[in-house]
Amino acid sequence: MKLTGVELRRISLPLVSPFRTSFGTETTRDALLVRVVTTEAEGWGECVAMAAPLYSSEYADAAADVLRRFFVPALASVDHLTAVDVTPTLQKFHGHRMAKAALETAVLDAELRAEGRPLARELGAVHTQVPCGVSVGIMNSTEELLDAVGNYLDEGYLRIKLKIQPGWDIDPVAAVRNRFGDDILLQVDANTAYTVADTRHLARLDPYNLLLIEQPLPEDDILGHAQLAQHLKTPICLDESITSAQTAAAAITLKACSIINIKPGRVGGYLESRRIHDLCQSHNIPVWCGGMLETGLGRAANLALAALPNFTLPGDTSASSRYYQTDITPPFTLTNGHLPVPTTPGIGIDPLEAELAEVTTHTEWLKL
Ligand code: OSB
Ligand code: MG
Repeated sequence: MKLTGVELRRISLPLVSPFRTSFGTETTRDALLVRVVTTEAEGWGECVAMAAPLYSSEYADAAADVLRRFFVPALASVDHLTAVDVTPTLQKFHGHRMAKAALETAVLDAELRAEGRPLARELGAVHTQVPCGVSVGIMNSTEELLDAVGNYLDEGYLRIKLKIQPGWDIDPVAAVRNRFGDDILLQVDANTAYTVADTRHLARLDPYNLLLIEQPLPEDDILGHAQLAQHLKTPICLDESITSAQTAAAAITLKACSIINIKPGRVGGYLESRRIHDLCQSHNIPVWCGGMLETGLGRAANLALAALPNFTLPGDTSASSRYYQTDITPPFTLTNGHLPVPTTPGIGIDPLEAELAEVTTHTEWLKL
């Protein structure tokens, strides 16, 4: 395969309701899509960087810039391009994993389409559908939260994740347990909002039998998580801190976490995600598939990954309707709390032309 052109497309999709976390409130998803054109086939990759660098240092405009300036020109000079060449070719460029992931995914999609192989089979999937959880944002009141959780449970979601921050943590968890009982699978995500000084406060979550607490401390504070883990009964899961198989290995060895959230964008792509999956499996560390408010394009690929054997906890792979009134692909809909793993070649889904055009704010063709 040889790259012949790349399209960078910016879209702006309104969310069905504002999504509030400890780092900010999202009302629209401004995303970057990468379409590669090769001598064999075309492929799509969704870049999960958000509009502002609030979740990680990456943001959509920077991803577009580094792709245009450095990554695409570097790949354009590779003669027999396959997806496994992308990471080594871009190795000399530090960071920008979300941008790298989008480009690698687009190349992988093109390669698999050309060969007629579905991504799920390529990665080693063992399931045809995956159990789904839902991430519930910080609300203005407990009543509003209980309504939202009740609606998601009615829709069939198999696990509830509550976003927490100082001032919105113990009470909302207690209220949800009170209303919906001890049997629902419940976990929390702090998005780095605490410090080790909050250890005794976070231990107050212990009686609520949570599946896990996700990323309580800052991204770089692996040691802090290891210390915190010694004082909590609630298992610690890392999200932001896990940027590669290497950082995952360090976190596991240092006992900073006992569960890992794998987000392909954060770790540089689906191939690195599989390495982390395999590493965790060999250390008996369960994993689950995180989300970044993806459109159907990113969701399709995440579902393929989530079908691997060590994804033993429901992920943030929710139905399209949890995010968008109108998605840019045919929507993914929940059946008994599960979403189907795509079975057609590549990522297994195509954008709907009219729907995509409707939300496109900018298109740039990088001629090689
Ligand atoms: O921390 O998991 C997170 C969304 C955007 C950025 C970070 C996170 C999230 C979510 C929602 O929790 C995941 C999803 O439903 O896509
Ligand atoms: Mg998280």
